[in-house]
Amino acid sequence: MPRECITIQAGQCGNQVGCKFWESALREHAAAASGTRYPAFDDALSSFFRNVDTRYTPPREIKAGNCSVPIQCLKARAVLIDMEEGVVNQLLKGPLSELFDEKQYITDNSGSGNNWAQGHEFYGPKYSDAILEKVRHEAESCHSLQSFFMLHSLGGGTGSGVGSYVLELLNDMYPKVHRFCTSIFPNAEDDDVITSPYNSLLSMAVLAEHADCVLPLENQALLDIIQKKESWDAKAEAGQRLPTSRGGSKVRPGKPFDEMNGIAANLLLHLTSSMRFEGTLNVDLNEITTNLVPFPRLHFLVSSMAPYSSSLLSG
Ligand SMILES: Nc1nc2c(ncn2[C@@H]2O[C@H](COP(=O)(O)OP(=O)(O)OP(=O)(O)O)[C@@H](O)[C@H]2O)c(=O)[nH]1
Ligand SMILES: [Mg+2]
Repeated sequence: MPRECITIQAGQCGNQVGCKFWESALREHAAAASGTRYPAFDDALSSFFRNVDTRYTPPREIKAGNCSVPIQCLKARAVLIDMEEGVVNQLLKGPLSELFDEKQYITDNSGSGNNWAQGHEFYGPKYSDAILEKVRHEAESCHSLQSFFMLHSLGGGTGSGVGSYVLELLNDMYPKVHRFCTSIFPNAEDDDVITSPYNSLLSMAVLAEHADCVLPLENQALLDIIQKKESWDAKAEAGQRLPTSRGGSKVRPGKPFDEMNGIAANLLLHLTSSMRFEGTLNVDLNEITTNLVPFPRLHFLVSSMAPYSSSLLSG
């Protein structure tokens, strides 16, 4: 039986991590179906994707069935929100553009100016109906909606402010559907955004109250992994043995967001694979919460990834 999950990507970081996630998920499903040139649309794919027949207007939904259903046109079960247009526009022009249609995204021009309040108090209420409409559209195509999966950063204004607002909305409108958040925390010391501590703190209050489970990822930790990998690669190239502890590679100017998001996407892929694929370990996101959350507000899980190898990080 399909167990669907709707992803909500908010802000620049949320959409960039989301982009990596979809790319890797498609690659993983294609690899799992190796042998068949055109993988069929099955329950595994239907948890994060819809299959639609675009020959009709509006496109007609093709449900996964017991027999093999060919893929017509895959759409991600996702709602994209950003109060700047740049990242979403890039996504819609890129190789993943077919995964999303105009019913799935909301953008504005000016951004939330790295201000939680601008996102939560202005853009949230402004787009509240539009957001609910898009979520409803996605929810109606689900057979058994299991959870909302939010991707956002806490340091800016949109991911944190509008993201928090959306969580409150979902809590009101879909109280029985689990809200699972992947929240990217800013660097403690040198973050690009001066207001990031305030934005994070204000979001944390909402996350504690309105999310069922939060997977915090810290930008500094992601950066450390990248630097460690670079130091491994450099030493391996020089013909030395791999180091066992943190190596001191050169710090590049700017943050390698693409690679950092690759790690986050890999982690999410692993976390959701038990829900996406059949198998003895088959569990859904709700069960993770049931097993690991002792009290309702104590729902911040620490994530780790093993084995730790550079091939894993290149996703
Ligand atoms: N890991 C990661 N962090 C990012 C990325 N983009 C931005 N960040 C971090 O996210 C925080 C800034 O949040 P953004 O997502 O850029 O802001 P936003 O949600 O778009 O909000 P506004 O721009 O204010 O409307 C800072 O801590 C950045 O370091 C990304 O692609 N990957
Ligand atoms: Mg932005």
